[in-house]
Amino acid sequence: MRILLTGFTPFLDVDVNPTALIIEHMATQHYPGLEIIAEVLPTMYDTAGARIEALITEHTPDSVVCLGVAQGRSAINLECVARNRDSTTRPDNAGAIRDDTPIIPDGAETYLATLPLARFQAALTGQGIPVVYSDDAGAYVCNHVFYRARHALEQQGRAIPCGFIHVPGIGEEPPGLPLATMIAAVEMCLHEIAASLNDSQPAHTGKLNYDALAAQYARSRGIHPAVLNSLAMTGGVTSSSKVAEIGCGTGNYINGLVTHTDCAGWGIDPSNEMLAYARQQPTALHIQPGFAHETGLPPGLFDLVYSVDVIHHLDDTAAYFREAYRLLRPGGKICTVTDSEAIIRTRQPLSTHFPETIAPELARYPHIADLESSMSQVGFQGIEQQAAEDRTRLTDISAYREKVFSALHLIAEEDFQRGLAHLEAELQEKGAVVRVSRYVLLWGIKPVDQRPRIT
Ligand code: PCA
Repeated sequence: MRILLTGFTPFLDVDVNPTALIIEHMATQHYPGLEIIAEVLPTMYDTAGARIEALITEHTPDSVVCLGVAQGRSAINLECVARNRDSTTRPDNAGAIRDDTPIIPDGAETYLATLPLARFQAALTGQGIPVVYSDDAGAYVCNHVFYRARHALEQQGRAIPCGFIHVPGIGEEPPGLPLATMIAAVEMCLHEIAASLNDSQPAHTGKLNYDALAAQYARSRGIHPAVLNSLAMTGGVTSSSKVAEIGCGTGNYINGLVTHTDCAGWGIDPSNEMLAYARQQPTALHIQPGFAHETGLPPGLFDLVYSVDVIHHLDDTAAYFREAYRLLRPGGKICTVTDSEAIIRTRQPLSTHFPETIAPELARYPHIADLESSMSQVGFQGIEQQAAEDRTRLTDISAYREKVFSALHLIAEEDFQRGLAHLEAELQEKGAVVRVSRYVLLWGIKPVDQRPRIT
């Protein structure tokens, strides 16, 4: 697999461009199975733009990753959008200043990155490396090269993963990052590209590899291998299944199901921002905007309709069940993955360390018994609950420090601080904090028509 990897020279007041150092380092390394074409581009609009096009044409890479520095940003920035615009008051290294100038006259206004950004995000977060999505790559030379790379590939009809990553300046303290951390981050991204390209090769044996699935997903926060396994197995998902996820968000679960079962996958979500990320998942998904009560999908098509962590966001849960019933073929299954009262009360470490979260969370989540009666009113049969549980040892609790879990925003600051101190002490003492993620999967079946068949 061949990956084109570029960085930039120093420019303006940036005397040391970390991306040039990353490129120099990686050009000397050997990565099994990866051929890296590494080059430092001059920080000049026209020369760099022409060069990236020439490199793409000459080397026909399987993926293109361009790097640049954005001083002052404090995390690895996964750029989502390239814009057809050069516009800055600062000159490039050739002295060119551009004011609101299109890069390609009559070219597309924007191109989205086609790299597996959600995988990058999960992998870096898993290693405690600060990472954010960005929808502004600037209007200077970096955006220019990003746009021209995407444009060239579009022109050549080559749908390969291509995008841009901005790194912070070098430094031991924020907003800087140590060079070694940046190198590790870029290596992980290349590894994720290789893994995603391998995943999407149609080399399926027909047998599901749940162990590989678990290993792959255990790393990423928000994906629970036990949930994914249960969806696939109890849902009876095979390569001929049609599966729809309601409220798919960035598409991690539906991508996981498609990756490991080869089923056909649909993802519906009301958030266009989320859908933009879902569309960058490495598998071929049918991603479209829609609501739980009005998905816009055709009736009677699906073997499995499911949602994960969505039901407590809905105003009208009965309307979600009615819509799912409409989408399913007779004999098709619905699965709603949520938290029961018992689970909310015993979440570890959330409820054990921040017990004040329990009451507001109980108020937010619908009761399982109410969901069950709503399902049977809609006509579902075979309603049953299934438990799924994952245990992990957390050595990094920054997600709690940063209140990544919305429940932590529902409690008083002093209660939050007390819980955090307790958590920090436990981490200090034991070297890790046990997290237990438990879910209940609420299943139902759309009955098969019982009328006698006319033969
Ligand atoms: N950063 C600049 C250009 C070169 C670089 O490394 C940018 O963000 O446009």
